[in-house]
Amino acid sequence: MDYKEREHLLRVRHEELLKRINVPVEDNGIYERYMFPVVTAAHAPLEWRYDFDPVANPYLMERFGIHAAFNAGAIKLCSRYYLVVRVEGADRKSFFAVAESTHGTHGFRFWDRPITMPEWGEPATNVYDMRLTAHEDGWIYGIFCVERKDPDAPEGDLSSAVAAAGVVRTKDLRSWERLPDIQAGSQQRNVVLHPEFVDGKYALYTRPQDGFIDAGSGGGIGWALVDTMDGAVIRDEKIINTRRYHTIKESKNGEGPAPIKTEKGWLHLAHGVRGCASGLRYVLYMYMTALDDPSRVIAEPAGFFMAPEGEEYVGDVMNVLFSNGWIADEDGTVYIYYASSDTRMHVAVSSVDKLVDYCLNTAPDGFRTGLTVERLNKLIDKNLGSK
Ligand code: BGC
Ligand code: BMA
Repeated sequence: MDYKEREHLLRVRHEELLKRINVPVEDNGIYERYMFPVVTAAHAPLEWRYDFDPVANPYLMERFGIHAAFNAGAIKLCSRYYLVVRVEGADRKSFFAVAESTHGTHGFRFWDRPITMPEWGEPATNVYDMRLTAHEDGWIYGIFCVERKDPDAPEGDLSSAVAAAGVVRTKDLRSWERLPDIQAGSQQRNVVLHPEFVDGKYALYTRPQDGFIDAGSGGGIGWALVDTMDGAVIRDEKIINTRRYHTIKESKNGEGPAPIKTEKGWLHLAHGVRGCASGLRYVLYMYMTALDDPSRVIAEPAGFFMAPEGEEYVGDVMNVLFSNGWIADEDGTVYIYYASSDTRMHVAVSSVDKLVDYCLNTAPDGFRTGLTVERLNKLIDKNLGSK
């Protein structure tokens, strides 16, 4: 195939992918999963991947490998759905790029260029997993993980790193003002800004951890009030959603996107991690907190809300669902954007009413098998009568 033919084919196929319509495939009453991923590495503009100069690139080779598009923050602005995607190059560096759609379930297109994020302090080795919060102070904040090599790692240890929370703010997703990284007494990943002031302060969901991978004594999702986002310092942190033995969040857990406010409380989506023979398994779970105190848990259904299915199991880091973005529409529809296996973005659609019903009417974990069977029998009794 000559250069021109190949270019034509590339462009036609790319356009077909971007125009692909999505349809719901699974409805468990709680949410509808959609058939196709909404953003993948193949959605990246061809201009990011190829040098379209026939002299410099006669074979029309890929000159820049895009490997994955996942863990996106999400926000709706002026009737459009935006994902701030973690795009990862073949070189294992990730960066942020905006993908836009008018539908929410398909039609996502990347803007022409990725975000060139201003640096703060020592330039990061890697950045990822941005949570977007439209705060009542009028700014849209992005909090993301900033990873740097651990300066105290012994010589020869090339994987120890230090994770901190980076902060940016914007009004339009185009110009980004970098604020100082959040100062905390421990490493932090999965930090999320609550959309409202609490006692006149900014409120953060945190995830203190002992080391880069280990949550260690860091007992789960934390809560901290800070005076400002322009130089936030976490002083007092309390754990509001704990890890627990023999649950889906035995090893680690972390807040997902910023919570959604409802009449009955704040809806939270989070990830829970357990270790098993095949490595770490990441699933999504939900919980609700009180309107008058977003740090007080009022409901938490047992187990996972979503776990990998089918092709979702397969990818760069297998057995992982992760979500750091969802959008609640004016009509109550909720678009849950989740990534599978650190590779691609999907959507599941639900509603505020359904998610509240799920949280308030699904039994919490009893923490032992006997209680699980007791609960199951109650439901069966109800359905079959006491035959
Ligand atoms: C990866 C993240 C991962 C973290 C902990 C980082 O280097 O980029 O995707 O969550 O390590 O495993
Ligand atoms: C991390 C997260 C995600 C990732 C997951 C699985 O701890 O912060 O970036 O999806 O591990 O690799």
